[in-house]
Amino acid sequence: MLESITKPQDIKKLKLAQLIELAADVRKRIIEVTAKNGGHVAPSLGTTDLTVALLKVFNPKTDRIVWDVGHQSYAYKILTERNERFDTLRQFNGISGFNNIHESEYDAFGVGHASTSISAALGIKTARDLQERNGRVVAIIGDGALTSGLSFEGLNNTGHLQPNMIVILNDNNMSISRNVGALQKYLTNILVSHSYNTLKEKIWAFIHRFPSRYRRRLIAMAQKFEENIINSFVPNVIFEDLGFKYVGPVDGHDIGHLITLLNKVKRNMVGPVLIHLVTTKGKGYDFAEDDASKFHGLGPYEIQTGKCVKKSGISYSKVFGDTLCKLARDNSSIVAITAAMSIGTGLDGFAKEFSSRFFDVGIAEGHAVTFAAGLATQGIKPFVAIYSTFLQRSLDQVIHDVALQELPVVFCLDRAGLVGEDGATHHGVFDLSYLSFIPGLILMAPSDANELEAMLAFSATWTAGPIAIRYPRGTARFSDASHPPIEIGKSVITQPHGNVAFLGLGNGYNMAFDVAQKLQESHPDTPIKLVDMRFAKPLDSALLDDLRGTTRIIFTFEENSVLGGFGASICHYFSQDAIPVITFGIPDSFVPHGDMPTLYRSIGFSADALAAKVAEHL
Ligand SMILES: Cc1ncc(C[n+]2csc(CCOP(=O)(O)OP(=O)(O)O)c2C)c(N)n1
Repeated sequence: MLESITKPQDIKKLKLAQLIELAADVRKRIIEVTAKNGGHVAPSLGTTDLTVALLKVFNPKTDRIVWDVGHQSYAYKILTERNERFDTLRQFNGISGFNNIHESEYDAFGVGHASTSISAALGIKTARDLQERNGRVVAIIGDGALTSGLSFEGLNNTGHLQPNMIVILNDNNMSISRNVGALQKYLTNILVSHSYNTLKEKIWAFIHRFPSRYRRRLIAMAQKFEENIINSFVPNVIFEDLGFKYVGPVDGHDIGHLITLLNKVKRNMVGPVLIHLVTTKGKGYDFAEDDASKFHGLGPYEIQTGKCVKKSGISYSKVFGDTLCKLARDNSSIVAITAAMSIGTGLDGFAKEFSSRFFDVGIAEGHAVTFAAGLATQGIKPFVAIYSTFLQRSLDQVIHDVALQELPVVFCLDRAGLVGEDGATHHGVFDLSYLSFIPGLILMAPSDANELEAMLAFSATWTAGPIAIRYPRGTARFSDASHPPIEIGKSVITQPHGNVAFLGLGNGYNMAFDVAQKLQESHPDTPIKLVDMRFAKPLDSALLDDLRGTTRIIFTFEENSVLGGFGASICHYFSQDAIPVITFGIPDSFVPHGDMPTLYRSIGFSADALAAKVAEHL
């Protein structure tokens, strides 16, 4: 069936049995490709039936379908003229793992970070109303993404503006792990409220009997009537209080029913409608249904066994999680906070061992930071673990709620640097830039796992203000060499003699080391002073002042944008001096998705390329 579909319009002709067959084919395709390339398997399997129904009812070019995060849109990609290229999913120059307006005109809005769909859809719908253009606008949002303040802001404004817009809540009871929060309990309560649902269904059937020429007016009246009746029997659903017509709960895998319902809503819409779908994450693939958390997003796996193909070593996330557990055993004031990423950040062990001192706040990075600030005012020591890219959401909270009040919150920024296949929305290459300018915030980056442990231990005892530690994705390096203890703003000189200085921060230090090795081979007479800077802030001014008289050129290495990061701070430091400073890092452009070696090569951030550049400068 899938082979017969070349464009979404082909779906319009299909009968229900064929649509069901199509959904099965699409699932097979998702599984085959993700087994090779890795990806977000379970979210996309969970929305395959919805996608088929949406494409049967709506026209994805004239209507706008706005996905949230976009990790659940593989079926949509396959059915909107990207099936042939789908084998390239998440590969360099291939199909992105999220929606991207540069990739396809079917993608209404670019995504990767959660909880944007309602706001974006409202913007699209409002623009169309202003321009007097037709077309339906549909936002899809997961129950996990609904925990974010941003989605509430979108709901609030939509309820106020009252556009004819559809929001589909894809409720699978899961975020990456099981969804948490009062709202999830609330949604579950709606699901079990039979009296409410029976009554609603009857009223909907009643509404539908009106002849179409009277429908709009009568529906508005009926809605009011329905609300009044329902209000007297059961408490109102929160979405109705916010100005939406609530429809549901509905089985999100019953394609026939979904089509009938979507058609009904499409024809009868007066103001915003929220359709509450109940779906199973991983639907149709046993391993993914059984362990939706693992299959939320993973690397290549064996289809027959569900086992991951690559065995990974100990990650920096695990080193972080284990070290925090060790520290927390001796210090009862330590607590850990995650924004819906307990496994990804390595905090799952902490959550088990210290359940009362562990807080998963939902996809709510801004709240996580201010919550930590509140805790810190009372003498609690919060460690907030958030991926570098997602902390972008909380910049004001970091500045206004934490730094300005000099609160000793520790930010643990996982996935700092390039992350590979998740691409531009997920690379953590801006944190040094957006944190460097904050007064009083200490900014560190370990060059290996031992340094990460030492930095965490140091942070646990620091009470004078906030600290951020950034560390990369992937397997941790351990070193046998003993490291000098962490001292505030103090670097480590690992190769002392030379009038050419290589200053590396975090992973950047390892790159500096590799480049130095390469240069020793090609330019054995070049004396290099190699420094593991450890701190992006405060900078090691004693070391830098010493370079003034002894160094003829400085090279900096970091896995952050060259604008505003560590290298930029070094340039600023020497702005009154004649010493040239050459900064190596991520260029001022969005780096796409792909495997790490290819990405590094594509931006010229490899030991060979940088050694050649250094040689040129010398
Ligand atoms: C701002 C932000 N924080 C965290 C994430 C990581 N993340 C991706 S998907 C996801 C869970 C989303 O759950 P839900 O919306 O219910 O969708 P589902 O995967 O269950 O279909 C999270 C936490 C993100 N993409 N963006």
